[in-house]
Amino acid sequence: MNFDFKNKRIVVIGAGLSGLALVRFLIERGATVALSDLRDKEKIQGLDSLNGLPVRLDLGGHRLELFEQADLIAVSPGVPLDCEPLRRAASCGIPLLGEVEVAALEIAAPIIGVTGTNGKSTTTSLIGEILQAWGKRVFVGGNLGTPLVEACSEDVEGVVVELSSFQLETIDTFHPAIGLLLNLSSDHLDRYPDLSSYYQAKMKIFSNMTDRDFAVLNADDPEVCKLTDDIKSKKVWFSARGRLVDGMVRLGDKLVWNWDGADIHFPLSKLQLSGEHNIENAMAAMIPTLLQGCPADRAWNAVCAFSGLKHRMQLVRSLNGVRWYNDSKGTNVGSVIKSLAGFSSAVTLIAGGKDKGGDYTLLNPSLEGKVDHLILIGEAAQKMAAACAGCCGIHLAESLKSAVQLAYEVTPSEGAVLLSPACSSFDMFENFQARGDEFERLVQQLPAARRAS
Ligand code: UMA
Ligand code: ADP
Repeated sequence: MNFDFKNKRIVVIGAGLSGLALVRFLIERGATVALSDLRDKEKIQGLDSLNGLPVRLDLGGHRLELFEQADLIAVSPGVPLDCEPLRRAASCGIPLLGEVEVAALEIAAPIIGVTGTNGKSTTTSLIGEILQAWGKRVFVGGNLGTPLVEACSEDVEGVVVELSSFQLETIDTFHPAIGLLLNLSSDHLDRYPDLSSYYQAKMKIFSNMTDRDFAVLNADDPEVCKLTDDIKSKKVWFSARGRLVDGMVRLGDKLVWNWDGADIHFPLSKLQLSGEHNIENAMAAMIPTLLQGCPADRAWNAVCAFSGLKHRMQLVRSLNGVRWYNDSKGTNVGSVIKSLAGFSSAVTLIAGGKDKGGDYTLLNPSLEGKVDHLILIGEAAQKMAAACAGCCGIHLAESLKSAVQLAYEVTPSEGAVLLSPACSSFDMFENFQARGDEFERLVQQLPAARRAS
């Protein structure tokens, strides 16, 4: 469907990756665009990508008149819908479109949409790798990093998009041909009033899907099973616990794909990705590509060739017998539990950051007997210390640098240091990548010779 943006007065709210891409897209379609952001010009990165474009900049705060006089508001995902300018626009009856919806109005290629609390980026990337290995021209992006609206300027046969709950909140006609819901657990309770509102935002991925579309679902996740009971699309399940007849199931050291008469086996020994959660991601990623007709061996080879994304359980350095891991993308309790599952003992965990309302007591069974030292940073440090008291040694550090130094001093040889914060990074860093990069830099600077103790 093509929407006519020509000569419309459009206010783009948020001058991050999404907002800047929206401005470029809308100006190209003939709209009269203003860009509004709370931050001052000096604090915004990438504004130079708008050089020479006829955009009105309204930075350092949201001027309400601008919102009242617009024909349309285009919203970045990180902007909460209940903020004052958006409430004011809504009260004036001005329509609002999210970045994903703007893009969806123009994208003609079939869309594979990936959502869930954890594993989205890895699964999205895996699907992209498979389709590219199959020779398809695909756009791979969304919450992963490249705004979906960028897909509109590419000549593609397919789109693979990671979708956050923030992005799904503002969809209207967005319609994936295949929608994946990987899992559901607590996250983003700083934006949503309760868990159910967060889950409902995720469920919007299915809202326009019909019985000609496929929903790829995790049979081992009780919330996913419960909430998808009455969706319209055809369901294809995956299970790492081996309890399915049709779909993708893990049976010991292989995955088995049983669908429409096919019975194909994939040996897990070839998989480079480590951790049980990545087996789930591999299963979820294979399904849409097999449904689209990708040859099974081509798909599995592409999955096995993939060694993982940066900032997810990445081995940074082995130093004096201690392994240092960057899992800066471990931004909620559920993901840290999965990351810790790969260790047996003597772990020093560096966690903390901007609190998202998570229940940190859920970490305790994973900490006990495995994590000797929990080093906490950022705004959430005190809350986490109280929640995890008694499970392990707890230390507060005033910066990531002090946390790394302390971890260096207390972790025994043969142990491991893991940065897996269970929180977002925005209290101390620009984003999770900047936090992970800083961690890696600090770890690389540590001296090889250990202090005599
Ligand atoms: N801002 C305002 N007013 C507000 C709130 C924010 O002006 O009331 C401004 C900020 O000052 C800032 C801008 O909005 O300048 C940031 O916009 P944004 O938060 O939407 O960030 P983008 O740079 O556009 O990045 C977004 C996603 N970020 C969020 O949803 C928070 C990126 O996901 C995504 O990669 C990108 O679009 C491209 O699609 C990151 C993320 O943290 C990885 N996502 C969350 C997560 O994964 O947990 C959902
Ligand atoms: P997302 O994009 O949803 O944040 P990522 O693929 O970036 O997910 O992985 C982030 C972290 O989430 C990983 O470091 C790991 O700790 C955890 N994780 C990844 N996949 C899963 C999964 N399928 N189930 C639970 N946790 C996972």
